[in-house]
Amino acid sequence: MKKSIRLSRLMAVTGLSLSVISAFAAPQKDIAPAETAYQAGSSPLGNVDMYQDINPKAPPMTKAEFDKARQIYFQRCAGCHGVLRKGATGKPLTPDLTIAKGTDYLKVFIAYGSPAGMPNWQTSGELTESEVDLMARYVQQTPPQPPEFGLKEMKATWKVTVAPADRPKKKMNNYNLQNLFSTTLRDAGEIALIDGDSKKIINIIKTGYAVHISRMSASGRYLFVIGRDAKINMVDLWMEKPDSVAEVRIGLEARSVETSKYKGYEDKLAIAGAYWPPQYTIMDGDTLEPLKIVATRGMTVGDQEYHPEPRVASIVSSHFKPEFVVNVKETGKSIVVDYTDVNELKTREIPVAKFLHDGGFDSSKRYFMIAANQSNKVGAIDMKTGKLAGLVEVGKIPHPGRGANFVHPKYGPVWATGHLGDETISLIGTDPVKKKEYAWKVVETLKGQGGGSLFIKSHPKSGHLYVDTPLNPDAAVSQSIAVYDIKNLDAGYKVLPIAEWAGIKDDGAKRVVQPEYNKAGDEVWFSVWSAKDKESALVVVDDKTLKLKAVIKDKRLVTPTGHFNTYNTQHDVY
Ligand code: DHE
Repeated sequence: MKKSIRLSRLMAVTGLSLSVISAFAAPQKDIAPAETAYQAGSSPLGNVDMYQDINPKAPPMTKAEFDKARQIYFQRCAGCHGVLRKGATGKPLTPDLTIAKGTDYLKVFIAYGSPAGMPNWQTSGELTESEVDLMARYVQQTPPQPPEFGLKEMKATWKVTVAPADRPKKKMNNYNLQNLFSTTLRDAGEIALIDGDSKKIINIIKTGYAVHISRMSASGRYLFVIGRDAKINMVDLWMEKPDSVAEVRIGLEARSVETSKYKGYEDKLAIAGAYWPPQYTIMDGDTLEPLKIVATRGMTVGDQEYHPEPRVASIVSSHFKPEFVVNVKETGKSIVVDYTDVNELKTREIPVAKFLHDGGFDSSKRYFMIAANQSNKVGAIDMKTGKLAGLVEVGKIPHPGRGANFVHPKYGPVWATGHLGDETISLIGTDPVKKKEYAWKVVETLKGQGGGSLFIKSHPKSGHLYVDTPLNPDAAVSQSIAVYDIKNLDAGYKVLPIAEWAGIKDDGAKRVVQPEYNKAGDEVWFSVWSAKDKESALVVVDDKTLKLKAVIKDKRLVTPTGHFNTYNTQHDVY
């Protein structure tokens, strides 16, 4: 629905003036539709039992209604409005604000959406009229708080299925462990472990709910996978048939996992960050035994206000020091965690900018580039000095994944990010010694296919830069990839019709997501991501010729999204 039509509809239905509606609907900042849909992802907290508080000023709700509404809230709304409804990228929805608006007013907002980026839940067919009524009453109740999750709860979920002493003493299979791919099968709660050389599936491994990312141990032996339900699986790649050997839940909702990579600490520790409770946990690298839990609740950068639920976004492991960098979304701080003494942990806070999300190293691995997505900035953290080397203004809602490194013909080494909110690709200079004048500046802005980009990738051995656009509303754009010749960026991009190459006949979304190179850097893998009842595929492109090399299809490849090459992930090559 167009903005102006939606506004007049709201005015007609509510009888409220434009200024009143605008005040409630005003964006905290302009949010692109792709971003709204992306953030409104499902949270597993809906299934967690919570206490219902009776607020006499709120409209009555039975326990059954409250529980149903709570489930809908955590599936659809918590990603933007926050677990405690204090607001994140969406507006706060606390009773002091919502009771004053009243049920009718809220129903209209939920049904028709708002120009600020609130989806039109009823008119889009996502919610029924009675569900909208339920939600309008629910957001006036006291927000229920999910339970905390401490050592006792973690230990209760901790299972070592194959003890370190019973694991193989040497590699028991003939796979090339440096060229496997761990592919997220999002809606199946599984990963597919695929042999990059033969392109055959080695194993499908059960993991957490709506599994999110995979990371490698420093030695390359263990693969760590985390689900949105905060369940971590540790897979031993030395087994005859690689499989999970340990698991633990470090909270009720999470996205990130990483392992210690500094010399002398290889495979010693693992770390994972939770969305709920807001905390990170350091674990034993052999067994996943939880050792230390640290809360992230605290003050935000800039206005220095207390935030009760700062979610842990990406985590990286330094190659220069025994340190992790834990990036906290709502407070906008990167926390450098020195893990030499896990008991008496030393941490250091680097203020960056609000809503830290994803990022990766520059090609020297000295600088960690972190996207502050709602601030349209990228911070460069110096892993040697532990200081913020630069804070760079980029395009609208940067979303790099881990980003892409390459040597620009004029500006030298650059790190690149695409954006969710616009069609640009920002190239940032990353060599403060030989190319000082370009360091921590956007040296060039490329024009891509459109907004809705999530991941960008290159490889030291490749002459290409690939940019996906899976959340672009135009199917022609979301189903294809843009590729640039690094030596001739002025020529613009070529479009590779990846979804068409997959040869999928049904009418699935076929979103092309996350370019990932093989170890040699001469092939690029893409997921063609459709809903779970539709066919999906993986497409492999020859990086030299930009021609189709292989299509991997299998009925077990349900909703493939991210994929992680073992060698490139282990060594942070991207
Ligand atoms: Fe992700 C990385 C959070 C939705 C695929 N995602 C990350 C990271 C975070 C995050 C914090 C960084 C982890 C790290 O580096 O340690 N993602 C979120 C969300 O909060 C969000 C917006 C909404 C949600 O409900 O989860 C979200 N993410 C998605 C998707 O819808 C994607 C496209 C498909 C899917 O599988 O769910 C998706 N996210 C990915 C992938 C990475 C990722 C593939 C790893 C990128 C990399 O190159 O390392």
